[in-house]
Amino acid sequence: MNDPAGKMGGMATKTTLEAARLEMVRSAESTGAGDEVVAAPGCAAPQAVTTQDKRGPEHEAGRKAEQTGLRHDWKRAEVGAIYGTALPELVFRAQTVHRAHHAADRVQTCQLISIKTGGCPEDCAYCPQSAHYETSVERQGLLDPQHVVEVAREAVGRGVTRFCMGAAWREAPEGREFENVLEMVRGVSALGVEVCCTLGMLTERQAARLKEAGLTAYNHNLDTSPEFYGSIITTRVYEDRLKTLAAVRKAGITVCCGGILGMGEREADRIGLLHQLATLEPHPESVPINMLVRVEGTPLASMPALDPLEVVRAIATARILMPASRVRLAAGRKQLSPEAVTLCFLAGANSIFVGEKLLTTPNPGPDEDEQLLQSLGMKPLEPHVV
Ligand code: SAM
Ligand code: DTB
Ligand code: SF4
Repeated sequence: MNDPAGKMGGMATKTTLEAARLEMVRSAESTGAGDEVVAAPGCAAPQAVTTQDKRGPEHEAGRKAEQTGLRHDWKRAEVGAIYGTALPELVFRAQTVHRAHHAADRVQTCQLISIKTGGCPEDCAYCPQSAHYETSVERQGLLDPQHVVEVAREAVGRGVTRFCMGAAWREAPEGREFENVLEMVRGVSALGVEVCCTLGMLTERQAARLKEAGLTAYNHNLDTSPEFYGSIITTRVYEDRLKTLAAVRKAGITVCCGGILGMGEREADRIGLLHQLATLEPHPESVPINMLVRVEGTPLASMPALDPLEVVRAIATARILMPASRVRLAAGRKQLSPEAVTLCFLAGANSIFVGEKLLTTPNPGPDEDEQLLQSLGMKPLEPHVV
């Protein structure tokens, strides 16, 4: 197997993975989170309804699909067949699904901030913030909550409708630092936008406290297929990620979960990741598709550049598999031409990160993004009830 990071230690077993997935489904059922279908303003997404059906439990998947228009029983071969469809047909299908669920001329603009930077004990081979690698990222302790809320206020003034706070932690800490994160969440929530955090692993109690503070979404990526995961990260396993996702669901927070393309994975791994995401029940409300940002000093720094059409394929496949989710064209836009980004929108991407910086790496500037959206006749998603 391809093992660019030279790490094969973290391979998850099938049984433990299945157990973690089951736990996630159970916690979604216990909170009723599966009944929630998020619609973009101004478009008719299918509504979840709860009706009695006399057919037996074996029809459960079919029944849910009829009620919500969403399927969670995708087979890996089906995902592969969609991914491998001729590109014009794939984009046409994705755009058709997109229009049935979302306003085709709207893109949500989101802003990121790194609230705690560098020195992370995890060894994610792509990440410039891992303490295992020597990169130019300067370590920075947790930022002051007031400063973070001010940055969010400015971003909201520029039209962003989602603000995401990221921390280079293996797991969210307890004590004063966590209290400060809660204060940030309360402050950003008061601005009336979607509030997202990505802090590493969470306990159920931490998730419940974040929800109480006003957190609307939690980002926790599966990154790649279960088979390739151990080649990229050895300090945690796939089911650790699924466990945190279950805690997030249980707390009633929406899930933001996606992955990274271009890490030396095979096409089968991209398909495997999409299959994992599309069989989560409910689907993640938000699916970030990142292109690897190759950072000097990380083990993946000299990966060959990814063909942008692979990103288009992945986005189109995600759109078809998870029609109601917001698909985010996340890291790596600096490496994409305006035409490639346009194809990503045609394939069903309906969100981008804006601002000069992602967490630690560069992103296209506001003028460039404004010009692109304007030239395409696309508009940022308007403020909406959160
Ligand atoms: N430490 C937390 C965690 O890993 O969940 C939160 C922060 S981490 C930087 C958030 C996500 O950024 C990762 O899950 C990964 O998908 C993405 N990411 C990190 N470095 C990247 C890179 N060089 N290129 C693309 N995406 C990257
Ligand atoms: C996600 O999937 N991508 C964003 C957000 N979620 C947190 C982060 C991208 C980080 C890219 C590398 C960096 O800037 O450090
Ligand atoms: Fe740490 Fe997150 Fe970077 Fe992994 S991706 S090294 S967990 S900050």
